[in-house]
Amino acid sequence: MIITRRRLLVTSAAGAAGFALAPAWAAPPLKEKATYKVGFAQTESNNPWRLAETASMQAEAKKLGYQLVYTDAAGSAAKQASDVNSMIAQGVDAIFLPPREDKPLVPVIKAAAKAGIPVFLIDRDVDHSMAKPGEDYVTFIGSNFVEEGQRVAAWLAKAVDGKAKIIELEGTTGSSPANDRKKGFDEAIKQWPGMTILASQSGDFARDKGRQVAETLLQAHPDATAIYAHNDEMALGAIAALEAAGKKPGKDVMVVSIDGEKDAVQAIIDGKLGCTCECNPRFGPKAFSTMKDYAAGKSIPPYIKNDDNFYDSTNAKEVLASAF
Ligand code: GZL
Repeated sequence: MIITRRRLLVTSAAGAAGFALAPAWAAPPLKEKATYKVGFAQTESNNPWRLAETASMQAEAKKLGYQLVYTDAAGSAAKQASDVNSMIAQGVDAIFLPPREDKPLVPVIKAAAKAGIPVFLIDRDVDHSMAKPGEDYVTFIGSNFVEEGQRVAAWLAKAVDGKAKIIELEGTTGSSPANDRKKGFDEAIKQWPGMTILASQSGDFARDKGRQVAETLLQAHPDATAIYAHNDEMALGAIAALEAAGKKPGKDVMVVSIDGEKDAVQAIIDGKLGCTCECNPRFGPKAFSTMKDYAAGKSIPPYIKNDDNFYDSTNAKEVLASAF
């Protein structure tokens, strides 16, 4: 029995070869070529993290001499799906995709596979009950978001001696980072009975939305002593909301976050942000090297983890220059 890339080739006892639909199809192959036309369907460009990711992908494509078909979905999963469809129609060789939310992009991921175009998920994953790595797409390259939430929870517990009334600012509803950063943090704080979540609401990973939501929740919960933001942009929005309310961030209310953007590292130095777990947006080199390994026939694991650094007052000064 020979398992080709596309299907199981079953040879019967009589030696006649017949093609049986494999129980699970493999992701489409990618021919080794001197150059490629590759799609990158970005979710939006409203924050330094996404801008840094785009810059990294464009720089690596340029360095390799590949043609990059870039689209920006301006915060709409529906538009991101139609952007992927247009890449399929253009006949790109491969697609890099950060699914804005974990379900709406599944149909177009499958459509790309059906069209023989391998999809590499970067930075955000899909719902594995709907699409599988190694079959519908090649792999997911990204941070472990559950771990990020756990690391921030542990840091906060230590900083507040296990006692905090927490407002949680969630990322984009339905996105894998928001789902898992919530799962990791909310589960972890159960170890400390003195840490409770007063309210949890999405700020869509955006600074101004994060500020608005923080303002509303702080008015509803004046007894809050900590804010956990799923990304730095919302944490910086929350810091602005605290100051507008005459509260001292880092003193009256401890703010903790994820990403590691420059403004957040500066806020740590200024004593306004307690910590941020890095989530490196510079995907270019690893994304393209994974694609080339795949084309060369190397086996690609279903998940390729990005390791995250962690920043607080002990190291913020030394990392500020290299922060995105
Ligand atoms: C994480 C990425 C998240 C960042 C946000 O991989 O999807 O999206 O944490 C960004 O800043 O908007």
